Amino acid sequence: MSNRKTVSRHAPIIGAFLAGLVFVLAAVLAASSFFSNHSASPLGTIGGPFHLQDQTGKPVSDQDMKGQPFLVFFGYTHCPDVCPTTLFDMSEVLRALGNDADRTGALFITVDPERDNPAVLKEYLSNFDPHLRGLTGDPAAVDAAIKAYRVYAKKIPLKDGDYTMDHTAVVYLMDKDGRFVAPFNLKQTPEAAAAQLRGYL
Ligand SMILES: [Cu+2]
Repeated sequence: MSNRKTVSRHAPIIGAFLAGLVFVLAAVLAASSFFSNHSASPLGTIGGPFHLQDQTGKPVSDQDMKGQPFLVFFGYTHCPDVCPTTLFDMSEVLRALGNDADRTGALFITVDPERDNPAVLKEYLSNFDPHLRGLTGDPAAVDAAIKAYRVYAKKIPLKDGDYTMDHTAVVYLMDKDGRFVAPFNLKQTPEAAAAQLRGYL
């Protein structure tokens, strides 16, 4: 009798414990499916179709990048600091790659198509490694690329009627199937960065 009493007295506690356990398991399952979805289909997160043209006016799409790993950086030629610094660092990596730079893509996609036409991009990129390709297009095409890469870009008007652009300054490493691998670390030495890229050739 006393046993039954003990059981019935503890039953609500056990019930609550089991309910809690089920809740925790459900949360763990939801979280793991969230993460596995992201790693299973990186195309759903960063990267995707784009149709732009390079600094020579040649059309470039995501399909043209298939078969080689590539770096993607969004910016604009009037950028005072972040873009030139990043493009300089990317140039150092391309130099360190030697001949392998011919099998590696490096894209600078403008977030300012209004000012960055192919001619402006060509002039600007003459300061950097010749493997860098500057991409632009009509605002809708550029916007599609910005959205595909989940980039933030916003026009900031200045008092004199001029403007700057606030923008995401992440360099994306994409594999040769066009899938997002990781943000690319330019804080390492060019040689270490080149060695990392060679791993995706
Ligand atoms: Cu910039």
